Amino acid sequence: MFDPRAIRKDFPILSRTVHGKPLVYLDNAATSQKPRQVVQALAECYESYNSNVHRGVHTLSMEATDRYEAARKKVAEFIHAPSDRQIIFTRNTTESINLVAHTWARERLGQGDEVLTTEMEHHSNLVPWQQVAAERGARLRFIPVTPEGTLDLSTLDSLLNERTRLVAAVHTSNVLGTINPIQELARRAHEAGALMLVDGAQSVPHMPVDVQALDCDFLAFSAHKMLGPTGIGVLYVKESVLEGMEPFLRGGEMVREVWYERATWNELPFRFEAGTPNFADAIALGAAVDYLNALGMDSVRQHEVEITRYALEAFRELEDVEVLGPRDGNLRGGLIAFSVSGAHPHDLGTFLDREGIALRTGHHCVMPLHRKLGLTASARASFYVYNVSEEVDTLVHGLKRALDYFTHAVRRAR
Ligand code: 7TS
Repeated sequence: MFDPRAIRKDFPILSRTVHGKPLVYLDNAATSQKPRQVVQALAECYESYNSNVHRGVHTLSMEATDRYEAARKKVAEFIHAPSDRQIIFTRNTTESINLVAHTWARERLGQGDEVLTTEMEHHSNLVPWQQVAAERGARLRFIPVTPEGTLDLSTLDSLLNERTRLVAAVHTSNVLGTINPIQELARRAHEAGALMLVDGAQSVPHMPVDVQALDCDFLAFSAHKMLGPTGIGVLYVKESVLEGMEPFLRGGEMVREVWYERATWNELPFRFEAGTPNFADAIALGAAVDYLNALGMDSVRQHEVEITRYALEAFRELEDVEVLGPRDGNLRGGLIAFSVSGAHPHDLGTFLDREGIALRTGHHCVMPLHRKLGLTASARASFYVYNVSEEVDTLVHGLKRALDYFTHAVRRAR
């Protein structure tokens, strides 16, 4: 049985206080908290078998290597990748997308080619394409966002054409919460002869993701948003695509043979992991995957649908609050961004922090979408496996108090 109250016991940080109030952590889309099991996996690595991987014949090195490669297998299985050769460890989603931009895109994009992305991308899935497009004389195009906060797929007929080389889209938006129809986008991309890249930073941690069912060519995500440590991320690449890609960074570990003048490349996926990898954090990511598997990703998703629906319903009581994105809890991930008339999100965030409530405020690294919506910033509550409905009540109560306070402050100022 999925029980967030029992789950909370595995997260020591959740029992701390902030400004004398119990912590209400609702900033999970920025980074999740870590269960004891993950912290212990990290400590165990450094305390019991720390040693560089893929190098020594000595016992510690072999133990570390086995655990690092076991973590890769766990990650592959978690996203239903056909093989662990397709899993490249990076630092985070941002680095994973940059790897594709600096290798595949740089080699494949030419003058007049097009990269089709969307109007709701995190800067991580926009700025790398801006750079490579400028360098290669390619053009960026955008699938528009409807007033409901979904992608306007009716534009695909005109946007997709024989010049489209890549469709790069976010799976779950970190502002609108919208879950995009990746399967359909991938099908349309492939029909047009393009590849499909998915930014899974906000989807992989929160729902079952199957790269074979989606039929995407690239999937990028970060461990730190899925109960894992910071500093480790993943890039999945379809094997046929990966085989044709040149290395990103060069040096030790990614080579097979080296002469003074030249070198040949190691097998997959090591060709893309130059230098000593972040094996300790990868192993701890493996522990996070074990933890999520034990909960069951269907249950994780179900819990978030329920808590998000509960919060959307509760937000209806708040007159001055406008929720961004689709109204239907089934169409969105476990996050709610909102704007408040009469209060700047940062002031709201500071007020709520005094109540022990951690929210994200700002543009959430999605400036163009905020601009399109006529906002400079928004506030965002985002949920995960350990959040309970009472925390939503505390948030709504805090918001009411904040709105009262700021409305009166405005009146006082007049
Ligand atoms: N893509 C999406 C959709 C994201 O939400 C984020 C991080 C990233 C990419 C980048 O992930 P990173 O691990 O490489 O930094 N989003 C957020 C956020 O919404 N608040 O803080 C980070």
